[in-house]
This record gives sequence, structure tokens and C-alpha cells, in this order.
Amino acid sequence: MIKAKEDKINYKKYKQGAFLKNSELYEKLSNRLIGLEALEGFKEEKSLTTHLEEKGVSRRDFMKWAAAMTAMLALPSSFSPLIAKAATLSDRLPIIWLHMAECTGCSESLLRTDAPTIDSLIFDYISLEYHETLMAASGWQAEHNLETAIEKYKGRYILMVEGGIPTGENASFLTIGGHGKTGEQSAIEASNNALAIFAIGTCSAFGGIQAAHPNPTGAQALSKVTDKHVINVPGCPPSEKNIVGTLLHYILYGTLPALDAYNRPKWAYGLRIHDLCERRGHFDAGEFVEEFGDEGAKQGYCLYKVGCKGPYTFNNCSKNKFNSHMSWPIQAGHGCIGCSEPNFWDTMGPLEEPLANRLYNTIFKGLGADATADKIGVGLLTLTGIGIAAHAAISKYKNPKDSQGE
Ligand code: FSX
Ligand code: SF4
Ligand code: F3S
Repeated sequence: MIKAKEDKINYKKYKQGAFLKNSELYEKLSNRLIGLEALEGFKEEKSLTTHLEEKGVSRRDFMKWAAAMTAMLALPSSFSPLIAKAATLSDRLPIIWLHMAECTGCSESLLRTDAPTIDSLIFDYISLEYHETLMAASGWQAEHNLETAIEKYKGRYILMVEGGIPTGENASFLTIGGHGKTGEQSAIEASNNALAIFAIGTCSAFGGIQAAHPNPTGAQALSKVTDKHVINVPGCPPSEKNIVGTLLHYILYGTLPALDAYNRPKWAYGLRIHDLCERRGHFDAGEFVEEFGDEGAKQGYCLYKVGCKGPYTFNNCSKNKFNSHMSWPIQAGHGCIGCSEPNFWDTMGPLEEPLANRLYNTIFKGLGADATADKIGVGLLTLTGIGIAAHAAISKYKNPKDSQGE
């Protein structure tokens, strides 16, 4: 009885604490936005609201989008107006976007939707001071624009970098413009003067396909070429929501988000594909696609046996999807290839076969439980690893070491 009473008091205290915490946070974020609002916008012509209206987006749609973003950033729904406000203030922070060695899929993910989404329209609206794919300038003019933008907005701009960076004696594999400047030099210079740095896409976050074995250009992640702190937004490509969400989070908080062991924002990369997968019920029931096109594939069974790497991959693809929220790899019928994990080209193959016993030899190699902020995730992975081992007693099983000829 006494225990029950204590519990009740503790619960009340907890609730009050939680409430206080939320209201304090609300106030803190509101003040941050008031401060930003006082700054002059870089887009003088029109407000975001006007911009959206002109593109046929109603206020109602915008508020629905803000509510979805609020949930995605793991904030209470009462914070929606703040998210909407943060979006309208996205022209207060100038952005410099550099391209290194990559396929430009990251920019495409954001911008090349058949009908522009609110995310892409916001990107259209923000003060993009330099973006090689989008700007009209080229050659000397482009270089001049970059230097001017860095100088003009020193210490105030957000740097977004797409692509892996050839380094060291191979740095000249990526030489930009008439000055003969390497991508590495350019990335270092832009990083030195940035307010915040986001590595957009797996290439920039972890090296990506350029850095895959044998890595002929010595390509590296952005975080390896600058000593500044880098927030990684991986995925090959990342979803538009994860890119815009990272930006919104920074506008709202002005600080780094909670990050995992690979410096990925936890709100986006805190859970595994496997934990959020619509086929998970089939995995648990032991119902697998045995080969592409079979009856199991038609029934939407689990893709683990045909190579899905969802159990080893941290991302929120099933929630955000791609192409205007239309679909995502597993919905389309192919397993996840682990595209938001470090070195996935080298460690997740063969892409259409299970990893099976290679679990601890791959992405988590050298990551003791204490070395990662995601102890729970790794713990779960270990347990699931056992589950997988049980499910993985399959006829197609092959030791990947054999298949790699090691
Ligand atoms: Fe890399 Fe982005 Fe993959 Fe491509 O540029 S993350 S190759 S989708 O586009 O950097
Ligand atoms: Fe989904 Fe892949 Fe996990 Fe199967 S193995 S439940 S397809 S994430
Ligand atoms: Fe990449 Fe897997 Fe998502 S392949 S896009 S992390 S489902």
C-alpha cells in the first residue's frame, strides 16, 4: 500500500518533470526562433508561405507537413507550430553545398520529384548560396561565387557536402576549376569557416562507392578531412525528409542533435530497418522469399534469404520512403542493401545473399558495446542475430568467405 502510494507520488513528480521539461524546451526553442526572426532573411522577395501558395500548397497542407516533421523529430505534437515557424525561417541561414566525388543522387533525391514536395519547395526557398548542380554559373564564375560566399558569410553558413573526397597523393583525382584546387582543399576551406557541417549521403558520410575496395582515389569521408564536427546524413541517397529534417533541427535548436556512434542523428537513424519493416511479421513467422519472383515474393514475404540487410542497417526508410513518399526498396520487392552503413559496398555483399555468420565481421567489427551510444540497438542486434541464425538454416547458405575467395 505504501509502495503504491510512493509510486503514485513518483509518477506525479515524473509527470510534472516531463511537463516542465517540455514547456522549458518549448520556451527555449521559441526564443531561438525569435532570435532568428530578428535576423534579416536572405531571400528578400517573398516569404515561404507565399512561395508555397504560388506552388499550390495550402496552409492546411503545410501544417500537416509540419505535424509529420514534428513526429519525425520525436517532438510532442504541440511543437508543430514551432516546426512550421522554423521552416519559414529557413532563409535565415545561408547554405553552401559542395559536390565531391559522387553521382549527385543525393541532390536528385531532394529535387527531382515529379511533383515538388513541401521538402523540395523548402529547399528551393532556403538561401542556397552555392550549389554546383543548381546554379547557372560555371568555371571561373562559379569559383568566384564560392569564394565570395565563404568570405561574405564567414562563420554563419551551413555547409552541406555531397560525395567522397579523394585525399593525399590521390587528391588531384578531384580537381576543381581553373585554380587547380583539389576537392580536399575546397572541402577543408569551406569547413573551416562554417557554422555547422552536414555530410549529405553515404559518400560524404563514410566514403561511399568511391572508397570501396580498392579505393583507387584514396576517397575518404568528410569527417576524415576536416577536424570540425560533422553531422552525417547517410543513405545512397538519403531521403529528402532526412536532409530537410536535419536542417530544420539545426534551425530549431542551433545545436547538434543527439547522434549515434557514427554521428548520425538518432531521430532518423536510431532504429533498424528491420524494426520498422512492414514485412517483419513474415520474418518472425519464418515466411521467406526463397528466390525473386516465387510465390513468397508475390505474398510479400520477408526478403532476408534473398539478401535483405535490414537487420544490420539503421535508417527510417519505411517511414519516409522516396519519390514523394511513394515507395522504398523493401516495399518495391528488393532487400535493403545497407546503404546508410559505413563501408556497405565492401561489407554488405553479396547483396542478394544473407550475411549469416558474418554479422560480427562486418559493420560492428571493433565496436565493443561500450564504444557505441547505441548499446540497446547493438544488444537487440545480438539477440536478433541469434534469431537470424535459426532462420538462416537454409539450403542456399554459403560461407561468404568462400564466395569472396578469402
Ligand atoms: Fe553518394 Fe550522393 Fe550515393 Fe549518389 O551524391 S550517397 S553515390 S546516391 O548521390 O553521394
Ligand atoms: Fe524486412 Fe528485411 Fe527484416 Fe525481412 S529481413 S523483416 S524484409 S528488414
Ligand atoms: Fe538504403 Fe536500405 Fe533504406 S538500401 S534506402 S537503407 S531500405
